[in-house]
Amino acid sequence: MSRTASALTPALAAALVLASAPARAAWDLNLPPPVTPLAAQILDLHNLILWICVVIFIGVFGVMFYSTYAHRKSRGYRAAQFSHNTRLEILWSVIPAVILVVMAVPSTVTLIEMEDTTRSDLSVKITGYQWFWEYEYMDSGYSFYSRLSTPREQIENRAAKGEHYLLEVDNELVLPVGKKVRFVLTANDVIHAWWVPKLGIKKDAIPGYVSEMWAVIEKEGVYRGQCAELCGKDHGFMPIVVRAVSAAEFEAWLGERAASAAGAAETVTETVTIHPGAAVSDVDSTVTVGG
Ligand SMILES: [Cu+2]
Repeated sequence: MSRTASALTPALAAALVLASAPARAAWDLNLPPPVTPLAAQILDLHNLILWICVVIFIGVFGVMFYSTYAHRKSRGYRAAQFSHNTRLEILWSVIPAVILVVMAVPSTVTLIEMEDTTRSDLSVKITGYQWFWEYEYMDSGYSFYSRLSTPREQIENRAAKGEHYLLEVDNELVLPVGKKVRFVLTANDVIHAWWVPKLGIKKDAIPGYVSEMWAVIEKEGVYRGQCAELCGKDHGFMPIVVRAVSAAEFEAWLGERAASAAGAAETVTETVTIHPGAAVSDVDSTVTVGG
């Protein structure tokens, strides 16, 4: 490398770092801000393990770089020729083992917490299909399908892409805040995975199997996710949208939707009940289709 080039390199690097400062704020390289205690616990665990790794990295590479630089051949150092050192071998076995145990304790606590779906306030059954989701509020039996609502024109580049491109659905999963929601997860065709990062939950939806997970959402808002298991050609077109509302708002919403669904079912039953022998003109022509 020429002298000019080597002098320019640090300046260029500094300029790049400075120029990218505003852009860096928008990068959001960290995990998304958690909205459930479990997601917060997972984030804390991630940070703890990350910092342990950083310390080990600096320690190991620090010793390595110092040794190769300070004891280099040109200074007259000769490589040591010994093999086997009992004290050293015990040390490099015991120290990593202790570090692993230190990391295993909080990891195990979090894993056990993640699997504890007991004492839930409500249960929602999630079924994955190629390529949409079905949600069922198990206590009331009310269920609906949730499909991608991004217009075809945006996908085919015939229109500008919206803010929530490929992360928007026709029917959102509405959930109450401050309640322990137990999710029962399965699939109807192939393996899918239900993943909403801010809730800290992600699990495979496997045909013929039932898995469980849970969340207590602490903040009202809209949380978006995706199918996280390659499930076919429209795998990228079956997003998840969770709308967290107050418990009262949720009860009102569910009551209304369940009642209108029941009403629709009744209407359908009535219209198909035609008494034997009745003339077609006898059948009430004012048929209402519930919505
Ligand atoms: Cu899928």
